[in-house]
Amino acid sequence: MSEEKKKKAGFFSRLFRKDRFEEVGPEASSVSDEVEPQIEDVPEKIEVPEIEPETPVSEIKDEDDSQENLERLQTGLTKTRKGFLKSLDEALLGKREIDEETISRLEEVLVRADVGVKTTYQLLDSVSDRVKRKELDDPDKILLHLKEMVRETLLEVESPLRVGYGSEPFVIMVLGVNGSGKTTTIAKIAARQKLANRKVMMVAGDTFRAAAVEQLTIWADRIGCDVIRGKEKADPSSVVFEAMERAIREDYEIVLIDTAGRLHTRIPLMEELKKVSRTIGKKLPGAPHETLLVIDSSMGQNAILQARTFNEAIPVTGLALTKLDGTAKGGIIIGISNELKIPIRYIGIGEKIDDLRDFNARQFAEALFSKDNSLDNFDY
Ligand SMILES: Nc1nc2c(ncn2[C@@H]2O[C@H](COP(=O)(O)OP(=O)(O)O)[C@@H](O)[C@H]2O)c(=O)[nH]1
Ligand SMILES: [Mg+2]
Repeated sequence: MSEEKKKKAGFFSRLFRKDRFEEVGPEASSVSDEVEPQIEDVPEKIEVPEIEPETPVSEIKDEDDSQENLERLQTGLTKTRKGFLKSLDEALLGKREIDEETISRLEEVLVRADVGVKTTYQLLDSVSDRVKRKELDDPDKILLHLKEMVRETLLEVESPLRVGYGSEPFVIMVLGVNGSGKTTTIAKIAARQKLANRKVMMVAGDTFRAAAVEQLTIWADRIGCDVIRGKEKADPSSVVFEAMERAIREDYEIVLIDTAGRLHTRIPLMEELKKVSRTIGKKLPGAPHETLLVIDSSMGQNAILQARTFNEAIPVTGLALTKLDGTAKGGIIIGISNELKIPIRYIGIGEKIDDLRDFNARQFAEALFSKDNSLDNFDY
């Protein structure tokens, strides 16, 4: 490999955060020349993760605005919060006057937290304007103003998924690159629906990886819902077709369809996904009722790229942002909200079955800007 190529490879591996994934041997290299580079280049992770749910399904609590929920969210966001708020504090520390230098330090902090360049400029333009108008003259006011703006930005995309329970099944098709958390998110949603006594079906549409089908089946057994799976390497659309037929015939209320995040064939992923979506619609006009894109928030700016690519191919109706607990890049949620304006339905703040939250803008902004686990410092 030439030096130039090595350099490029280094750049892309950082961009796609290969270090976060385990290499999977020959399979990984055999698909390296596939199309759709932005998405396909994420190496896959095929092992079934440890899915010992510490919380029995019967104890999963429904969403609420309680202090307990907020504290869970704050704990989940610890890494992002620490980096973000600490650096903001440092940038503003001891400042009597808000000058150009302060603004450029804030810029650095926001960009580093993966808020994104465009969104950072928008936020700081608003700060600068108010500083000029002498409306913001001390660090605390700036923090409060930033928090308010973040909250406003997030409120625009706060739109929890309202599952309709009618005479027909409510169908959720779940998309995302491998490793983003599709299967886990499906399990978490299924568990919540099951708790509400709904008749839930999971469909193993990621037929290319035996481990993926297995993983979904284990979850289904744990949760106590049904899973439809085809033969290994079966055409995903045919599995989905049969599943839809059965869902309608047997009065299922919720159908959660897992899909592949990468294909081991020459067919472009997006074409395959479109076909699956069409198949669902043919069996049940108007379905899928939700096309949920799962995004790993620790991917940083690449998350926005992924969301755009998927959304251009298949209109995404909602987002689930996972792994907010494991990353310092939680600021990405602000950038994604501002740039894409796609409703954020859920956030994932851990691997356990009850670690999925309806996205709540106010709580999120609150948690992001809270200095410790108490809310005493902020009076909202
Ligand atoms: N920490 C954390 N891990 C998660 C979250 N969601 C998923 N994961 C983990 O991410 C890995 C990949 O998830 P999986 O559902 O298999 O992804 P898929 O390939 O898109 O189906 C697994 O180890 C999950 O336990 C989350 O919100 N937080
Ligand atoms: Mg999966």
